[in-house]
Amino acid sequence: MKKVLSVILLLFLLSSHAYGETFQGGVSERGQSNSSRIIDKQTGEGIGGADINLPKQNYSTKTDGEGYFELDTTINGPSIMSVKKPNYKPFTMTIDEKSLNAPIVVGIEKSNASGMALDTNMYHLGDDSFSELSANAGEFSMQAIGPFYTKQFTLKSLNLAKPIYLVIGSIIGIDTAMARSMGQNKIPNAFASPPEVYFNGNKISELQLNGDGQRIKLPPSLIKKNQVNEITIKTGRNLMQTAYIDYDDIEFMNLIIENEN
Ligand SMILES: [Ca+2]
Repeated sequence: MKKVLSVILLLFLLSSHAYGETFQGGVSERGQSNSSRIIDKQTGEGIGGADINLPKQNYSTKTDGEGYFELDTTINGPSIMSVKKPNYKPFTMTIDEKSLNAPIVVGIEKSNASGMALDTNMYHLGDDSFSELSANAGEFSMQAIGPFYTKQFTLKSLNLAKPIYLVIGSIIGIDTAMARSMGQNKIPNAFASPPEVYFNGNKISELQLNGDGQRIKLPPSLIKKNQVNEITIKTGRNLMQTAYIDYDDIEFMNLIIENEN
């Protein structure tokens, strides 16, 4: 299971850095356009008035009537960009300074009954102490809420006969040995344990890599049908620091519960 997940993550990472790509929930295509644009994934038409937000830079803009936009800000290191438009699924992707050299074309999808946005805010976990070489070396605009995040929810209107997934829109800052071996950070002598995801008190996943659209299946045996369910994300700790606890500083945005059709 872990191996399969890792391969999926690798595919995501490998597919996310070509020029002028269209990003659509993990499936990417080359775009034709020379300007950054938000389009409807089904129709290919530009979406006007979509909100583009870079929380770390405290920067936001809107698309014009044709869906075009410009990012008039400085980006230093991996940053999460979110796209919001009423009646569409909230979308995030990770960009960096290189992303500004080429147009970004994003296809977003109409929201439907087969999923729900759990939380579209951005969160910073950790202790606000991190290396300049970490995977999240850009300046943080927000303070850590501590080493873990937790959220309660019910699963009304979902088809429990089909698999249900937690999708993490974007996550940055993970400094595991695997993230280091993939070139996601440059810290030579330190690495952290992976962030852990818990569902109703049981660990269901470890997040070894940074990336967009990481999908974690909620084990059916743990799902509470007509009661409150709980997701917890716990950040890792620096395994080379034994004198005190140094939590890995990470940021994530956009938690979605998805139901397979
Ligand atoms: Ca830290």
